[in-house]
Amino acid sequence: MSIKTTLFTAVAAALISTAAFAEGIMIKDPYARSSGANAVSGAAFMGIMNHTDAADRLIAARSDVAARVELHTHLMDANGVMRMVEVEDGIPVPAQGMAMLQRGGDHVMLMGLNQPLAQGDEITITLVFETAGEIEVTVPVDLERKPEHGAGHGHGTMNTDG
Ligand SMILES: [Cu+2]
Repeated sequence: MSIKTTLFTAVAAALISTAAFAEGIMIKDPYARSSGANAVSGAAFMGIMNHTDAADRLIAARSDVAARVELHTHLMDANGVMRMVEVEDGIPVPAQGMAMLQRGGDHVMLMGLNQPLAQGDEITITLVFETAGEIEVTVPVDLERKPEHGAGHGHGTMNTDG
């Protein structure tokens, strides 16, 4: 196979895979974690890709694993301390763009866990979008994942605060 052919094939494959998600919302690399077997809460992280020409917004989330599911972000308070707060207006997902839910930033908060989040478990989270509606996501529990560089020191501390 010539380089040209290889390139063409790669481009064609990329176009085809894009086409498969040409409409709607795509969830990339979701994972959930908590700060231990006795943790009362946990959090879920993921990339949310919007392949439409209209901005959308994640406005709510639900899951059977927790008594209460909220959309959170981290904000720095007047003393320079990072705190978790509920995002009342939801998390915007720009048209043809992406929202990153990651440690130290926006996340889906699982409050009052009904079961410990064990490594390798899969939990189901229903995301509710303003436009796209409800999307059910299978989220693997990954307790070993390190935070992305610069993304906050341990959601664990936050988790114990609920
Ligand atoms: Cu939180």
